[in-house]
This record gives sequence, C-alpha cells and structure tokens, in this order.
Amino acid sequence: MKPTITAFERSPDGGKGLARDMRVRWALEETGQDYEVRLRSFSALNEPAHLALHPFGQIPTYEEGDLTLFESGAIVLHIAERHQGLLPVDANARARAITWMFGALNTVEPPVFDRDLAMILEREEPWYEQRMRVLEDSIRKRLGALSTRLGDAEWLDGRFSAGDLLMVTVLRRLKGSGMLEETPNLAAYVARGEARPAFKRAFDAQLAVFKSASTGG
Ligand code: GTB
Repeated sequence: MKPTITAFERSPDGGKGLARDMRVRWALEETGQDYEVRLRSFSALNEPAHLALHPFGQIPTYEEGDLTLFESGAIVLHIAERHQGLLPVDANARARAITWMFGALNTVEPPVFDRDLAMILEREEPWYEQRMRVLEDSIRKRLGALSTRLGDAEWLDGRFSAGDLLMVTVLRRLKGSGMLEETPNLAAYVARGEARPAFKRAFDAQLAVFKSASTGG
C-alpha cells in the first residue's frame, strides 16, 4: 500500500525544498517507495480533518493503512526501519545512525530554526541584531563541532544513513547565510547529499508542486 504524506500546497520557501516534507520525500525516494501527496493550505492545517492526523496542525504527516504518523524525524525513522537503504544492519552501527538522526534534530536544528524564525518574527525588534549574533554564535559552535567530526569523511558514520539525510536537510537551511561556507567540508557534505539521485527526485517533486501552485495549476 502506497503511503500518503501531507505537504504545503504553496510552500513559503518558494520551492527551495526547505519545508519538512522534503526529508520524508527524500527518505521515500532513497528506499524506492512510491507515495501520494495530499496538499494543504495554511488554513487547512487547523481544520479538524488535518488535526486528526497532526495534533499540532503541521505538515508533514504520513498515512499507511491504519497507521498515521506525524513528526518528520519519526516518519523518516519509520521508513528507514521498514525498508533497506537508510539504516545499517549491524545493531551498533544502526544505533549510531539513529544517534545522528537525533543529533540533527535535537542539537543542530534548534538554533538553525530559531534563526529563521527570528528573521521572520523579530526583524523589527530593538533586540534583533543582538539576538541574531547569539543565534549565529550557537550555530557556528555546532557547525564547528560537526565539521571536526566529519573531517574528510564522506558521511557521518560509514555509509550514507538516515542520520546524514536529516543532517543535510537541516544544514540546507543555512544556504545563503554564508555560515555553511565557513566550514568547507560541511558545504561539500551538503552538496554530496543534494547530488544523490533520490534527493533530486524528491526536490523536483516538491518544486513541481510549488510551480503548479504559482501558475494556477
Ligand atoms: N517537529 C515537526 C516535524 O519535524 O515534523 C515540525 C513540523 C513543522 O514545523 N512544520 C511546518 C508547519 O507545518 C512546516 S516545515 N508549519 C505550519 C504551522 O506550524 O502552522 C517548517 C518550514 C516552514 C517554512 C520554511 N520556509 O519557508 O523556508 C521552512 C520550513
């Protein structure tokens, strides 16, 4: 049975693939799964039909038979656990890959997300410059540590895993900030992720949705 995910009918990122359905699409593509997409407007996110799928009224969600999931990390883990390609078979290597998934979402994503949010919500506030400095210092601290750990390796722990998939989607949100370029090995790491055929398929699919909304269908 094909899973169905939800995504924005018109993503505010203008088709850059920065919304969190992108990581789910990418995981589905990496594992060779066909899927359906149900598009949602912002207002539809708070309607009962969507709240029944997602208690916080967000995208993405994932439906497969009688299973409904929300939280992009949980959805990627579910896909990775049920299909080959995103988690190693060896139990310890698998645990380490899952550790990187949590690292991406719990340690690296929060300051990256907060910076994006501050740029939207706090730009006119008197504390904006100071807040941005604090957030960018936090991000640089994480990038420095991640860059040191990655070193010259291709991926974070051996072969490409769901940990890399999530980390690359998080780091992509720094494009255009100049911060990613300060750690050239991380910029190359993101480029390697984006060069994967599965990433490209996922990216093109979300871009097609955005373009279709922009041209009126
Ligand atoms: N922790 C949840 C998860 O990982 O699934 C967070 C989900 C989430 O934040 N969803 C956002 C959403 O539905 C879309 S992805 N927001 C609507 C709401 O909360 O009312 C976040 C996002 C939005 C826009 C951009 N952008 O324009 O670049 C990037 C990311």
